[in-house]
Amino acid sequence: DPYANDPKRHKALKVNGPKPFCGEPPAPMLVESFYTPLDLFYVRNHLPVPEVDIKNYELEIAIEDDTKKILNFEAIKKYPKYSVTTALMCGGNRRSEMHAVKPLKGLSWSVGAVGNATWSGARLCDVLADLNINEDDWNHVQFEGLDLDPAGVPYGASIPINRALNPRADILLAYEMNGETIPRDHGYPIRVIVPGVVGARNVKWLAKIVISKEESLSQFQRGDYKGFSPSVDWDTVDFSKSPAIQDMPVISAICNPVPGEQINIVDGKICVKGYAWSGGGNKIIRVDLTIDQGKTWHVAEHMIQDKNAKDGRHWAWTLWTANIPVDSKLNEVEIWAKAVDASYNVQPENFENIWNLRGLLCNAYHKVKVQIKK
Ligand code: MTE
Ligand code: MO
Repeated sequence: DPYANDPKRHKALKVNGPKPFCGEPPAPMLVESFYTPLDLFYVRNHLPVPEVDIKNYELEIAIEDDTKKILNFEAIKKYPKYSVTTALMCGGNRRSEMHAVKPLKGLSWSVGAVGNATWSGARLCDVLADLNINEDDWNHVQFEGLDLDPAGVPYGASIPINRALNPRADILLAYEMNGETIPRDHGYPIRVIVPGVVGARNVKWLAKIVISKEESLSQFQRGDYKGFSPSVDWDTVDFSKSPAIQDMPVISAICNPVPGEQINIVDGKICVKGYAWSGGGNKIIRVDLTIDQGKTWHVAEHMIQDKNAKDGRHWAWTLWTANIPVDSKLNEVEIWAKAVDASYNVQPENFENIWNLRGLLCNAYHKVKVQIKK
């Protein structure tokens, strides 16, 4: 069993796939803390977790086929240490809701394929600065993990070169998560953190960085993690026709209460909690809620955000709380949530019109039906 040496996981994680391990925390636990506890952080593995002996760990840095540098763990730690608080979200977060509209292929994530943590490490731009790369000569920076498929092909992904070299993109070769050594499931010993970008590009167990003309050849860059029109099906899909997802669109989710829960009205109101986030460093400026299908809207009155984030670098998620007035005669209400980001991007209303065959970019209004306790 290639998974026999996988780490132990917290028993609260709901397992969406055992081998490779994919699991998410229950929604109410997710919004209990601004910094997601390490053992409750969702796990999305595509392969067995590699075993790394830190004494032998090496990160290779190449320009195309030409190896320029090999850094061991100590050499990476010698670069100035930076910390960035960012949310990390799987491109398939909330897929189960899109699946409910029309079946699709992919793991059934609820709202928990996201976490928020402070990552610390060397900046990618500092490590690449020593190579004297001319940005105009190259197009992409590829990453490879130490996790290999049965054919020996590593997990891989890439990001555009302009982002990789931009110090304000805050990209890290991280060795700490919330001030602790990164757990094995989350990329020990080194993981690339690309704030604002879909989880899939945040390569764990980083083994190699390649400056290149072409995008990563990895299946996960070329043949997955892309969006399509709702009319594209498995007979007509051409993965070469869609760009790889990078920045994520604006999204929110109601995490407490959960669907079907019986809740109390307190002082004429129900209390609703959730998260909101937008990719690309866009700040969340508002979360709107309705319990009457949009006839009247209520703005979440309390938002927890990263107060130190600079304009255009709002990588962390927003946790929000709303106390919505409810008519006590109602037996059931359906709560809808939508977030608005600093560019006034807003979530689409329903999943029908954003449906795609891989169930990615699932950012429609979150709609949660609950019962009112009498
Ligand atoms: N990196 C490697 N090496 N192998 C992987 O399977 N999965 C990716 C990304 N990086 C993956 C990887 C995907 S799709 C996501 S959503 C995130 O890691 C999940 O990170 P987490 O498990 O730390 O939450
Ligand atoms: Mo993912």
